[in-house]
Formats: sequence, structure tokens, C-alpha cells
Amino acid sequence: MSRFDCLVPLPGAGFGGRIRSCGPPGAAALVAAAEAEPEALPRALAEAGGVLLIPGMGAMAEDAALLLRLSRLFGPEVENYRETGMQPNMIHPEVPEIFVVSNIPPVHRAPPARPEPPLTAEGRLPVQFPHRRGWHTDQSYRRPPPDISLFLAVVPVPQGQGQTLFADGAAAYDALPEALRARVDGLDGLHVSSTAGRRREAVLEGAAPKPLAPHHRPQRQPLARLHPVTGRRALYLCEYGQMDWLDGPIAELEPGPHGEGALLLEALVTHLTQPRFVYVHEWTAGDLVVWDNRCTVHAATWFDAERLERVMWRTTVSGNPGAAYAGEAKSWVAA
Ligand SMILES: O=C(O)CCC(=O)C(=O)O
Ligand SMILES: [Fe+2]
Repeated sequence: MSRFDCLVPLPGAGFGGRIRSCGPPGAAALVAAAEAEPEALPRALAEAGGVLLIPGMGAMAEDAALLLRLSRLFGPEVENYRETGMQPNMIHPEVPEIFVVSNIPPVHRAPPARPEPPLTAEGRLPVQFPHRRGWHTDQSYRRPPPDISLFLAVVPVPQGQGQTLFADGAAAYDALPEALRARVDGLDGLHVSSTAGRRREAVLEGAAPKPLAPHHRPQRQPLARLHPVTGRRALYLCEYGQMDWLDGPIAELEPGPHGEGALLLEALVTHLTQPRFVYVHEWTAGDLVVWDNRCTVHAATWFDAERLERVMWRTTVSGNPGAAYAGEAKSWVAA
């Protein structure tokens, strides 16, 4: 008998699950129970389609090592951001495996812009591209890309803003018309960091491309990724910020913001982010959400950063990218 059960799907969504531990409450007890049964939470994540909510983890904010211990159950490597050259102000001072997403000092990261108009015609939170912007999967500009992210609400903003949106790439792939699915199966996206000067906006402005060191160059990733645990294919793509809009966004198709590749990518992101594939997470302090970057995409939303503080901690787990990446050296490490 497992110490955990998982309620599926998440409210209002077609995927995702909420973990309940049958043991004593609190983060320390949950982490100990998960360590005693190390397959349980990774299995629940795979069975739930790539998003797990673990509520009640507020004590992790007082004992950051608990988040690291839980992260280690999801894969062989937890990124140490000090080793990967992340700006020091964004790294947790005691646990360098924690990346701090926050609008207050010392991080000062601003939230994304509010969608325009702020609500849909039906009065709902916009989720679908291009009304909603910022959809991505973490660090897709690396080969091999990471597997899983864990995100803890240390100081969330009140519900109704600062949500995180998730879209189910496997369900969206399965729902593609057959001819489009066959086309997507043979194509690769070209992903690059948003700091490389190859964002769609930069290319439209005619910015001169920066010379890029080999370890910063765009990386090809299959548009339909085969998941190494579930065996399902999932759409794997980002939109304006994390694709290469100069030579891509899709390898071997006409490049640039007005090319055939752009048309296909935009059609796929629009398909993938339909409300029927999306889960909107409204944060409560102590919520931990685990997502699988191999089969889901996500987006942050606007909050009133003039008035509100938001502090979230993220870890990134890698090491099981699937057979397509077997034996590859890390593209992002300077030779
Ligand atoms: O702030 C958020 O809601 C999401 C941030 C995000 O995309 C990330 O940390 O990977
Ligand atoms: Fe992200």
C-alpha cells in the first residue's frame, strides 16, 4: 500500500493530479515518506500527465534542504545554479540548487505584461496564445533539455493574479489532425535562450544578430517528443521568447517571423494552449507544483508588482531526456 494517493485530474482541467499523503502532515513527514517509497511521486507525476500539486509544503520555506531532497527523487541530476553560471542574486544563498523567482530584492524580476484585453470576451483569464504570451518549457535551449521542475509558493500573491498556467502537450498532440501529426513527427524546433538576441521582437526590429559562442547556439528539439517514461508523444515547443526567429523557429522550413515555420509554430502553440488543454494554478502559500517539461508547457501571468510581493523557489531536475538524446554531451557547457 502506498503512503500517497493522487486525485486526478486537477480542478477544471483534463490532466494533472493532487497528492495527498496518508501520513502525518507537513513537509518533513512528506519528504521522509517519499524517500521511503522513492518511485511513488515520480509514478504519480507520469500517471497524472505531467503536473502534480503537493499542497501543505510551507515548512520547506524554513528548511530549504527539504525541497532539494524531494527534487532528488525525480531524477539523477538537480541543477546547481552556481555551477551553471546563473546570476548570483537569483540563487538561494544556502541551497544553490534553488532558483528564486521573485519581484523583490535581491532578485527584482518583474512579472510578465498583462494580456490585452485583460480578460477574454467571456470574462475569463486569457490562456490561449497569442492572447496569452509567454508559453514555454524550461531551458529548451539546452540539449539535452531538463526533465522536471519543482516550484514552491513561498510568498504567493492573492488568487486572481500571478497564476501559473500549464498545457498538456500529450493530449494536444493526440488531438492534432492526422496529416498535421505526421508532418510534426518529422520536424525539429530551433530553441535558443531569450538573451541570445534572436527573439521574435528582436528579429522584427532588425537587430543585428550577436555572434554566439558554441555553447549558446540554437539547439534542435523534436516538435513531437517521445516521453521516456510514458511512451507518449507530446508537442514540445515554446513561442516568441525561446525559439530562434532568425534561422527558425522550425528547422528546414522557411525561417523568420513571416515564414512557413512561423505559421506552423504559431498554429501549433494556438492549438496546444486551447482552454481544454490548460490548467490554471491559483497559488496558496506552501503549494508545491511539480511539472514535467518533456510533455507540458507553462506560462507565468501578470500580477500587481507595484503593490504585491511574490517569492517562488524552483529546482530543475534532469538526466532522463529520452533515447533521442542518448550519450550526448551537454550543449550549454563551454568546451
Ligand atoms: O512565475 C511563474 O509562475 C512561472 C515561472 C517559470 O516559468 C519558471 O520558473 O520556470
Ligand atoms: Fe518556466
